[in-house]
Amino acid sequence: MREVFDLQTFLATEVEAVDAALNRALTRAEGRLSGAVLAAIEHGVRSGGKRLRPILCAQAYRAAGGPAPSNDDVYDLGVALEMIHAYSLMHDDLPCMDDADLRRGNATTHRVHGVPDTVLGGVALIPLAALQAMEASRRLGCSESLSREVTRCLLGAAGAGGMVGGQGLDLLGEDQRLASSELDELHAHKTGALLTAALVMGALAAGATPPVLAALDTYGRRIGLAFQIADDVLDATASTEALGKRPSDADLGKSTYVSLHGLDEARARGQVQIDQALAALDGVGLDAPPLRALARYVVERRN
Ligand code: GRG
Repeated sequence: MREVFDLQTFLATEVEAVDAALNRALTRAEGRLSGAVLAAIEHGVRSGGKRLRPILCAQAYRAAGGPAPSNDDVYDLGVALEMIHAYSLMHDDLPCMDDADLRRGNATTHRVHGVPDTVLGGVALIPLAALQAMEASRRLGCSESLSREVTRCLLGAAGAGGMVGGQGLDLLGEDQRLASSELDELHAHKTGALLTAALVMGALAAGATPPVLAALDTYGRRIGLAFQIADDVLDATASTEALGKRPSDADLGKSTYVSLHGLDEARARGQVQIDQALAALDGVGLDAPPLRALARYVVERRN
C-alpha cells in the first residue's frame, strides 16, 4: 500500500526552495539591468504563484534518478522555467493582450510599473532564463551537449512551436466557438508545452533512460491539459478573490472547456488526463509519490 503523502508540507518546502533559487537568479541579473526594468521583473517574478513548473522539474529530476551534488542546483534549473512563465504572465496581462488588472491577488505588473518597463522586463527574462538553464544544468553535471539539449527544450517549449504559438491560436480563437480538438491543440501549446518541458528538462538533466524520459513527457502532456481544464472549472466556480486574477477567459469571450462541455464533463475529462498521467508512471515502474500527488493537485487545487 502507498504511504499517505503530506502535500501541504511538501508544497510549502518546495516553494521555499524555489523562491530561494529565484532570489539567487535575480541577484545575478541585478548587475545587468537598470532599476526600473529590474523593479518590473521583481514584481512579475516575486509576486507569489504556485511555482508548479520548477517543482515539477525538480521532482522529475529526482524521479529519474539524477545525482544531486547540490540541492540548490536542481531548483536553479527549475527557475529558468519560472522566468519564462513570469514573463508570459506579464505580457499576457498587457493592455494589447488580456488587459488584466489583477494577478495573484495583486495589481498586474504594467498597472504598477507601466507598459514600457513591463515589456522590457518580460523580454529581458527570456535570455536570462536561457542562461539560467545553461548554467544550472552544467552545475548539475550535464555535458556541454546535454546542457544545450536542456536549454533547447526550454526555448522550444517557450517559442512559436509551444507557448507563443499557443498564444497566437488563442488570439485567433477570440469570439469564436472552437471545436474541442482545437481547444486541446491551443492549450497543448499555450499551457501544456512549458509544463511538459519542466518534466523533460528535469529528466534530461538527470540522464533519464529513453523509456523514463518518454513516460515523463506523457505525464507532462496529460497534466498540462488537465491543468487548463481545471483552470476553466475554477474560473467558472471560484470567486475573483479566491482566484486572485481578473479577467477570466470566459469574460474575454474565449472558448473554455466549461463553455464547450459543461462543468461535469469538463471535470471528468480532467480526471481522465490525470489517470493517464499516473498510468504513464506505472508503465515504467516509477513510484514517485511527489509526482503522483502533484498530478492530483493539478485538478484539486483551489487557485
Ligand atoms: C509577446 C505579447 C507577447 C506574448 C508572448 C504572453 C504569451 C506570449 C503567452 C502567454 C501564455 C500564457 C499566459 C499562458 C498562461 C497559462 C496559465 C495557465 C497560466 C497560469 O499558470 P499558474 O496557475 O500561475 O501556474 P501561477 O500564478 O500559480 O504561477
